Amino acid sequence: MAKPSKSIAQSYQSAKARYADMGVDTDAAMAALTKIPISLHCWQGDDVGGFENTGEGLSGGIAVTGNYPGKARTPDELRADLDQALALIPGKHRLNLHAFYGEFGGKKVDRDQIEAKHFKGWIDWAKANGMGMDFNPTCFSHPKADDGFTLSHSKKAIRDFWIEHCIRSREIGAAIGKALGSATVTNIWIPDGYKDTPADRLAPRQRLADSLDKVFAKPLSPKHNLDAVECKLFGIGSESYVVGSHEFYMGYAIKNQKLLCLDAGHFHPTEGIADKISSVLMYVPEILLHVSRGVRWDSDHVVILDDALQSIATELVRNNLYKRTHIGLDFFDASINRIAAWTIGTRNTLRALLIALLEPAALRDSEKSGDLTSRLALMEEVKGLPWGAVWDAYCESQNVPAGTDWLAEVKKYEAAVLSNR
Ligand code: RNT
Ligand code: ZN
Repeated sequence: MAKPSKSIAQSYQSAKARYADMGVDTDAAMAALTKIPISLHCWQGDDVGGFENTGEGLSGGIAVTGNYPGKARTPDELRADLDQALALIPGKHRLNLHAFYGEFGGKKVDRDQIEAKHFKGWIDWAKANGMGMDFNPTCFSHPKADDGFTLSHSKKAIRDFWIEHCIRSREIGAAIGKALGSATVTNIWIPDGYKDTPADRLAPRQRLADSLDKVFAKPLSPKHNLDAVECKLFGIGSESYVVGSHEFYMGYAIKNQKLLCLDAGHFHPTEGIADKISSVLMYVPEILLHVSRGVRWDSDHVVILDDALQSIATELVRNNLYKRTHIGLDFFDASINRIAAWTIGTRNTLRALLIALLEPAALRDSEKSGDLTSRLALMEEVKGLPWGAVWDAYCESQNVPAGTDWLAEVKKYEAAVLSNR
């Protein structure tokens, strides 16, 4: 770890004074940020490949492009890569694991056969790192998902297969949550949909609701497992219709008091999720976010510090809504160093949260008093406040590289480890 830099300390002191002038306590903002975990998605590390080794390609209307060398081929490699990324990200975070990343010891264990024992290696790793974990059934990249339908399939045998997979996934989620002493969010996303205009939009939705009811039939302690459902507007090959749309899952989540998962890339290309958070949280107990970035037809670009991300972070902080929100990441890029992708996306999510935590109360006060002129003026002024100096100090206080120093670490790891794969 680099020595604390004198210029970072100096910049922090003047930033602290500048924020104090605006009534903002920078130390308190940093302390608050340490308490917000981000769930890192395992699937950025190997292009959503998983470890079943069945030769089945990625399906489900999601795609990873690029062939950057050095992708993780085994659970040990993926854990080593995660260790490296986590060493560059300030704070304590979580791991978000997909079911097909189980450790099956070279045996074929089909999705309706998975058990908690297949995830022992991950649980041990998370425990050793003091991390919580989240979980997902994998309802894609499988012969029984080849025609694009799973839980809403017209054939009962196929639906039953995926119902069993999801039931087992919840049980595994609960076992993980129990082992780690922190509730696992088990999130169901299915790709089901049609490339072209359906003749019947209702029947698949009725089947999906019925399948979900079966999946959730057994109550599990919320101390161990929390159920989430993820909506989507369209995917590659499901451009005209997705069974699990926003309206479908919002209704289902409200009716059944499940967590709704809002993925930032799952709406119309110009539609953000920030304004949905306060509405949805009026009616569901908690939400899950998939922080992502849609670009044209791809919903999963690496998260950058853009207005969409900042709006999400600001919404989470302004009314403490982050306390009822599980923040997960969901992007995959194989055209750049995968560890850098994790690091960039996670650090940006944290930077957006820090900027939100540093927002002066004067902004809301001016709104309350009806002074909308000051509200707009202040909103624009705060964009220029020296949050970067606070971020650098925060990184140093958490013993991770500040500025772009993390990049040198990634390059070193690439030369020493990735280039030998
Ligand atoms: C797909 C969904 C889903 C997946 C992961 C791999 O559009 O966003 O969350 O990205 O389950
Ligand atoms: Zn997602």
